[in-house]
Amino acid sequence: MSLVFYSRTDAPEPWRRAIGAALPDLPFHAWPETGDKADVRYTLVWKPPAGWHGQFPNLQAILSLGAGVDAILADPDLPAGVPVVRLVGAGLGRQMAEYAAWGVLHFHRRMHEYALRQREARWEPLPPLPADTFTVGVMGLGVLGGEAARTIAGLGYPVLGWSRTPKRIPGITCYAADDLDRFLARANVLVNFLPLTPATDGLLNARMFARLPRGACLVNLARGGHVDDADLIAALDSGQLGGALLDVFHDEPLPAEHPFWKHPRVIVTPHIAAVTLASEAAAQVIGNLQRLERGEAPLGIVDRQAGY
Ligand code: NDP
Ligand code: OXD
Repeated sequence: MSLVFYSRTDAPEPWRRAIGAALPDLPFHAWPETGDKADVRYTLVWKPPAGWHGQFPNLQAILSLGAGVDAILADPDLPAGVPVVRLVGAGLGRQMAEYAAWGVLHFHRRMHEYALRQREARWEPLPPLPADTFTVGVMGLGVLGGEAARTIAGLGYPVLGWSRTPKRIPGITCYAADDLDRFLARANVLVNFLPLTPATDGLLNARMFARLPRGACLVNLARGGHVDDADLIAALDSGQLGGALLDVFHDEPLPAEHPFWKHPRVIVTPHIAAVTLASEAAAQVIGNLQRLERGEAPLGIVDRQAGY
């Protein structure tokens, strides 16, 4: 039995070392090396090509190198009945909370407005906004959104949260799925932590933006597929939205000709809100491989029907 690692952005060596030390009897192959394909029981992957898993006839589990599994589930030929296992936190929570908190501070302290003034060499202090009047709306209150919501609330901002099922989190005003409009009406900055599923695809569109207070800002660190890019640009150009901090895009790398790159109200980062580090995440992957070897359920099995 063996494991095949596939990623175009993560180096295999730290994973080979960590997994090899804990599971010396599990051969580790870094794609394109696979050994005997019939021996492959596990894959550890980030964005494998469509159809890729079909070459391993005896697969027992697909382990994701990320928290989001939309790219894996998008494969129409994904083997049925093989569990897909995602990362649950595993070091990503703190990084995501840091990025989200930075975005909130940036927009609350009006840095997007000062950036425009700097382009014109305009020295113009703006009235400060007290933190307790600047409401943050967190979409998705799971492992990562929940940690970020608590971190942001700790900075003194009123925090609203929105999730599919109702939640109770101390210090966060929680709204369930059917209460979206009430949630949006109060959010001065919207921070997106949703998984990309058929239910959330394209959710951040003109209808949503129109329901936010005028001048609200967007931090999207979940998936590019949540955003209707043309609607976002129109909302920024009309002033309905004040600014956007975007880490994720429909096409990654973001094409050089995409208008987001040069838009004066957009900040682009290259999908780095949280980066999976073997030093932080290998322990969870190893624990899951050990559970699977014992015939137990791993942590983080994805509901393939729900898409997350
Ligand atoms: P979780 O599965 O733990 O949480 C997902 C949350 O979204 C849950 O609260 C869930 O609701 C809610 N949700 C799902 N569908 C809907 C819906 N239709 N309507 C309303 N709420 C919904 O995921 P994580 O927190 O671990 O990860 C979130 C996402 O972050 C990942 O899927 C990935 O896309 C992104 N990500 C981005 C990274 C980056 O570097 N930019 C790095 C890591 C992750 P409920 O609680 O009711 O189930
Ligand atoms: C993830 C990501 O899902 O990096 O972990 O986007």
